[in-house]
Amino acid sequence: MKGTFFHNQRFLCFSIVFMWIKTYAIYKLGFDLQIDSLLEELMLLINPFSFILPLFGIGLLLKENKQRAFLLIANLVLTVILISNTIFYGFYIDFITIPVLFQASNMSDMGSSVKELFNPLFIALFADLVFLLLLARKEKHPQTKAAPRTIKRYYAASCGMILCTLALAEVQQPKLLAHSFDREMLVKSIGLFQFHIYDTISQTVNISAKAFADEDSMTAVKNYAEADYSKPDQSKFGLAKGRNVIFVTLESTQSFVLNEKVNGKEITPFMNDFIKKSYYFDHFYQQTEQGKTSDSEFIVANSLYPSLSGAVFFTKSDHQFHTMYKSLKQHDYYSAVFHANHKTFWNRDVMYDSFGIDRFFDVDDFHVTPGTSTSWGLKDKEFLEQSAGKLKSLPQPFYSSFITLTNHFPFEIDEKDQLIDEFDSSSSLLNRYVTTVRYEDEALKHFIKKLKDEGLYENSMIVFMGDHYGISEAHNEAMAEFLGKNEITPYDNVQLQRVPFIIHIPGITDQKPEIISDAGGQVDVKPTLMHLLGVDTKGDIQFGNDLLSGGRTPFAVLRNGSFITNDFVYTKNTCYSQKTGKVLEDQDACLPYKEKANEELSLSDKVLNGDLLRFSE
Ligand code: GP9
Ligand code: MN
Repeated sequence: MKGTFFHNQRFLCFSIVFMWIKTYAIYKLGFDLQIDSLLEELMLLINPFSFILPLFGIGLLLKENKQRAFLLIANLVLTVILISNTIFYGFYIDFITIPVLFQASNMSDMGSSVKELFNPLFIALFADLVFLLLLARKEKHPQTKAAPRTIKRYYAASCGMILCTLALAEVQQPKLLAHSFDREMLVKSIGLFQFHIYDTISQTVNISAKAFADEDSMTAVKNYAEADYSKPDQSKFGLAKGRNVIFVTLESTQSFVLNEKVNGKEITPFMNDFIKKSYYFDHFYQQTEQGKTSDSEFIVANSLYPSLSGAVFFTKSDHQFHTMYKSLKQHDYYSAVFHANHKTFWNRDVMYDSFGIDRFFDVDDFHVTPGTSTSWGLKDKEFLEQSAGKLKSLPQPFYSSFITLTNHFPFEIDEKDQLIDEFDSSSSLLNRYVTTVRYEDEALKHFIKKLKDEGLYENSMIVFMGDHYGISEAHNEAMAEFLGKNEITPYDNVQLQRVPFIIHIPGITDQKPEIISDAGGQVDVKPTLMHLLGVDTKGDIQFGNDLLSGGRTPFAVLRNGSFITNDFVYTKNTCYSQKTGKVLEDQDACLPYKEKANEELSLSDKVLNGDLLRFSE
């Protein structure tokens, strides 16, 4: 009977086999999926069938002459999806989601490296289409239409494959589909095409969540936030009361550059020194996702997690938020953001309005000349210098944010601004990165001097924070060279998500600096700063805690569900020791925190997708 099916449906059978081979080839050669067991390898091998079989099976229902056209077009579309994901992955080490397709205008980073991301494998992916076209031409008689019984059997087999894939995924990671924060895990388990279907369904569910939400949806969130609240330490509460806030977002700056040298020269001499006069958090993790800088702004302003897919700044710009800016306004704070890019980038103009930010100084407010700009616009030194001048005119006290740009991909800098040698490794990107970070550090030094000159230093609280990673996992080999390691493990990848977080209060932290090594993240910034300003956040809907509070449980969750405590690092389904980076024998040790991580992310998503803050005062 099998032989008959192949004989009658040769074109279909070839199409299925070719598509399966191509999908598996991309899994292995286009992505860098971490495979830890034979079961995972098996899942990867068979999961393409649970999508290809039912889809291509539609051909059986079509008239003979249409069947081939359908199979060829389906093959072409799936091939384009494979290639697009490979290119996107090459750059972002991530898979395409529906919202990022609508963020195309912000994908300019990728444009400059598409050539680099081109893979000769892409040409090979079209070879089967040529073969199939020739086969279609050669076969004089169109194949016989499938009998209803054959179709039934075919779809029974397809359903079997779907169930088998789902069952294996459940065995591999229970509740995967319910708590699917890790896209790589999903692609590994259910398959790439199936992930796209899953993503489409999730987006629809997220959109409808708003329509079905009501005041009661808030109860669980309120209870969680209340139980999780940590009281500020009396010795720190209000230390910066009434002061201006000067918050600088350090573009793409990761902590691994701090206190490191290239050819004997420090990469961040100014920050290394500044840390010694500040509160410095050396286990502070970035929690952004596809919205990059805008996600970091969102997290800081709201103490909520960003969206798993797309940028909140685009997808939730019509929602209501109770930001730190709004709370501080009740304490007479004026708020302003300075950023030398167009105001519409990341939809900032719209989002800043709904955040309650009083003034946005965008590129049009700055004097930009070819000599003072790089590919991303005004250089940091000029940007911060011009900003400091404008700062003086703001009503006080103010909360001001400055978003730097020079240390942005592709990390290029004019020769005269290059203050240290490039690093020497297999990644030209990492090699250049140290020079742009060095430049940024110099710009910060000048900024602080300028603030002193303008008389704005003494009465301020100055905060530096890295927004997200600059060097992705695609450069792990070079990163291992930089760190003097044999390889970068998943544990190391989590540790590389540490970004600088430095709070400097003149007259206070320079007298009594502290290094805080408890795990924390961007979500904790809002309560930490508010408490320093003497505003208690008790009762706020927030998922962060005051990092200076002794009552806090050290904990940071990354948006993909990985988490960090003072004892453990959990990532890619594995529990590591935080201290040694070794895989723990007792894998259950991470379980209680895993539940907390899932709960926190799910509740935060509930607030965000349901637009729940519209129900609270
Ligand atoms: C753009 C700047 C960089 O205005 O904030 O954004 P990013 O690409 O890092 O998200
Ligand atoms: Mn950024």
